[in-house]
Amino acid sequence: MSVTLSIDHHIARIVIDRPEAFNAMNESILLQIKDAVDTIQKNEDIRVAIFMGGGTKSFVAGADISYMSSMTPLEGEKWAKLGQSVFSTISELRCPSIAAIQGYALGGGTELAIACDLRIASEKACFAQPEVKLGIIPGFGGTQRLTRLIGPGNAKQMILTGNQFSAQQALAMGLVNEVVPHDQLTERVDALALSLASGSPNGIRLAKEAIEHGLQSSLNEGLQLEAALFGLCFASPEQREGMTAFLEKRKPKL
Ligand code: CO8
Repeated sequence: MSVTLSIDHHIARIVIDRPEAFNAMNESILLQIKDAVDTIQKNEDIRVAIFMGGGTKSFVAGADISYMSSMTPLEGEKWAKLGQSVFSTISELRCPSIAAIQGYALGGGTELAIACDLRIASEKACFAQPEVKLGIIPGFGGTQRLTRLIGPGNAKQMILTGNQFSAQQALAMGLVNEVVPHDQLTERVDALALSLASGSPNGIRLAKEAIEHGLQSSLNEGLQLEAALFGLCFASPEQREGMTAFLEKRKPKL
């Protein structure tokens, strides 16, 4: 059971591979994800992070139910806080992140996917927040991030019913960005990663910061931050290169 991190041409791939449990996350898996994310954050050479599940059937089938089954209330809260902090490090990554979802994204699996910036799903993917069927609620950010992403009506439909939703239904709700044929998932995710990797790292980082902070503040505060970060772009060589390249009718070297 392991989480592997590989880096190739500015693109990091994190694979969660625990075949005996459909890649469900216990403490060891969560901590390995945290280590991988910390490594990515420290490496300025990395421009995109892709999260995926090992095997063909599952992205991540949630938190490990056997691991949680005998928890006390205090242990439950501690476990939720650990998951939340790991997933927050993903959403706070300097570089953009993509979840490549080829199968089950259940409970903590959907929560991991929505901690990423973008989600590409195979037509065989399926999504659920099935926690209420287990007598619990989402605890790794689902009640908060999902609601912000797909709105309270859709989030309540997922969280209060616990039902599974197909990739197409997820697309209609805005839970995923794209649905692609199963055998084209890797190809499409790689193409998207390459496209993101060719953008301005500084521009992408600041745009992410403006969006993430804006989600947690008023419109006016968000606009003020946007103006400040917009100004900051002009202190970066990437702005000069991007605009000069446009004016010189050539591709920028970002
Ligand atoms: N935890 C532990 N083991 C799991 C999990 C899981 N989440 N998912 C699958 N497994 C294991 C099964 O127990 C089984 O093990 P074994 O072979 O030893 O019996 C093996 O994987 C294969 O599973 P199935 O036999 O069930 O295979 P199926 O093809 O019939 O079904 C499913 C696959 C649909 C993935 C099914 O296993 C399933 O529904 N799994 C549970 C999914 C789920 O409910 N996930 C949500 C968990 S709760 C959660 O994520 C909350 C996060 C926040 C927690 C905060 C708490 C404070």
